[in-house]
Amino acid sequence: MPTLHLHPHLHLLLISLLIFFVSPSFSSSIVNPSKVKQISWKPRAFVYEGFLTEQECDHIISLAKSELKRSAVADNVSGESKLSEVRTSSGMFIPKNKDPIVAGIEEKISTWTFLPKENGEDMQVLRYEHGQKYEPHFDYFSDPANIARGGHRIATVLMYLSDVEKGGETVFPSAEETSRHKTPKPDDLSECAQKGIAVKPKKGDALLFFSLYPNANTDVMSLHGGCPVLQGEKWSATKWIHVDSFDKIVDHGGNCRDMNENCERWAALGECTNNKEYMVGTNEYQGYCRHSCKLC
Ligand code: PD2
Ligand code: ZN
Repeated sequence: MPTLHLHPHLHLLLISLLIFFVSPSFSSSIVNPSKVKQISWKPRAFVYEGFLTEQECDHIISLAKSELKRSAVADNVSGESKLSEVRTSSGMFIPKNKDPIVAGIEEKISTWTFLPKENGEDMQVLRYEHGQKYEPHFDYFSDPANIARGGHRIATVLMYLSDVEKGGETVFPSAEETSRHKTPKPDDLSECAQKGIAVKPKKGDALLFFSLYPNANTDVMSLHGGCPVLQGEKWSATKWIHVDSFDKIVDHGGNCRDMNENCERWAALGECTNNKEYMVGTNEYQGYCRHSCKLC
């Protein structure tokens, strides 16, 4: 039996290549910009094909399966969570860094989006069964309670954990269709998805879109929804990302302090009146620049 004698350097190189291609944790931590397609500029939206491996998708589903609860939505005024026909899926949250696979996905998201891990919320996993949907909405909030932690949501990464036979597309009904996107839509898109720019769920793909313009104003074209699932089942995982740290604990004690280093400057620019909810607060919530707004 002939034996193969390799130069020691070549030997090492072959072992490294083997680890690189076989180990899921290695191969999954790489972000490859050539796999990203821009689907719209208004809003800024991109699809990364094969962002998650099969194993990553299956792992997230297995963590979520036994803990699903009927999904809620946030009340626009109070920010309180409530059940609604707007969103009929079931869901749960996976704590950040729950295990090495979850941490690896979070790392990959921050590399792709150029946004720090600490700005992200816990990952939300959703399951949509036949007929279940998420009506068009914005991912940014208008209530001070939800803006308080980490500021506005700037971006969303929506990861598809399963294929869906029919329906379940994510649709942007107000997106501006540029001539480049006027190419005929595939006929396997549901009627709901024909009403805008749509992304068909494909296991492992991820959609990134921005809810704020680069100047930090909210982008009304980022309106988006999950079309009803018509055949099969849809699993998705959402990472909402804020403009600031979501992990930092903010002291809401009654003491008179500004809670943002820019308060003084904003107050001088008239934001205490122009942006009263955030700066001063409401009857229910304290604002973030009470000192600079001379309330205390
Ligand atoms: O699962 C979806 O397609 C979807 C659609 C719209 C998810 C969200 N929004 C979300 O999690 O914000
Ligand atoms: Zn959404």
